[in-house]
Amino acid sequence: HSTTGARDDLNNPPQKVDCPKVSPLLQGAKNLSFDSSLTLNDVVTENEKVREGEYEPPDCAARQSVAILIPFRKRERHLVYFLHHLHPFLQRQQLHYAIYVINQAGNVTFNRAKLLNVGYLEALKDYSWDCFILHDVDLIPENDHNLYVCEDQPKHLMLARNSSRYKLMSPGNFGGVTALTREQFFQVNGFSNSYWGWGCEDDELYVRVKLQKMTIVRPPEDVARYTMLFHTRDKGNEINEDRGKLLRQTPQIWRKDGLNSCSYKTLSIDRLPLYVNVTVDIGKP
Ligand code: UDH
Repeated sequence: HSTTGARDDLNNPPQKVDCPKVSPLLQGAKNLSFDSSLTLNDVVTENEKVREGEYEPPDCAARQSVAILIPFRKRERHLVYFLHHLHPFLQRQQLHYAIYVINQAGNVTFNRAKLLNVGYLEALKDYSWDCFILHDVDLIPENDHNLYVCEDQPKHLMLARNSSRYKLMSPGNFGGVTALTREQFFQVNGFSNSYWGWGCEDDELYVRVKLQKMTIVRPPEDVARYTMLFHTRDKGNEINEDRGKLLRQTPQIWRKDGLNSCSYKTLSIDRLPLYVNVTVDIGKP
C-alpha cells in the first residue's frame, strides 16, 4: 500500500503505513500509583481520543486489532484504576483496540468463563477482532513491553504478581491475563460454561489448548509482571467444590460445552466513553 499521504481526497483517504514492529512510545517498567480520589470522569477527561472504548493509532496502521474482555461484577473501583492504566498502556503499544466489560447481572454465582465466552461472541458482532485478551479487572500490567497482541500459539501474559513477591507462576498456570487469536479461541470451543464460582476454569482452558496440540507462549519473565489490586473474596464467587471433577471431564465435554452451547440473554449494551458495557443474564448453575 501507499506510503505517502500526498493526496487528501475524502473518497480515497491516504493509506496509513504499518506501525513499526517495536513501538517508539514504549516506556518499560513503571511503578504504578493508585490515587483513591481518582474518578471515572477524570479518566474520561484523560482519554479524549478513546471513543466508545475504542482507539486506533492516528499516524500508522496497527498490526493487530485487539478486543480486551473483562469478566465483571461489582468491582467499580478496580475498573477505574484499570481504565486509567490500560488505555495509555495500550496506546503506547500502537494497537487498534476496544475494551469490553462483561457484566454479570443479578446475584447468582459468578461465572468468569461463561462471561468471557459472551464477550467473545458479542465483540465479534462489532468487528472481526484478530486477538482477544482475557483479562481480570484487578491485574494491572507494570511494563509496556508486555505486548497485548496474539502470537501463533496462545499466550499467557501474567507470570508474576507483586502480591506473591513476583514469584514465577508454575508452567501449568494459564490464569489472570491470556491472549488467544479469534481462530485459537474458536478452535478450543472457548471456555466451558459449567464453572460456577471460583476455580479451575482457567486450568480447563489450558487443557483445551493442549488437546488441540497447541503450546503456550510467554513474554520474558521480567516484563510479564503485574500489580494486583487488593480485594477479599467476593460474595457470589465462592470456591467451586466440583471443579476437580469437572476438570477431569474436559476431554469428553469440550466439544459440546463451550462457545457452541453458550446461551445467554443480553440485557443492555452501553457504549460508554471508555468501554463497552455488556450486561448479561447468563442463567444459573
Ligand atoms: N470478578 C468480578 N466480580 C466478582 C468476582 C470476580 O468482577 O464478584 C472478576 C474480576 O475481573 C476478577 C476476576 O473475576 O479479577 C477473577 O476473580 P477473583 O479476583 O476473585 O479471583 P482471584 O483468584 O481471587 O484473583 C480469589 C479470591 C482471593 C481472596 C484473597 C484473600 N486474601
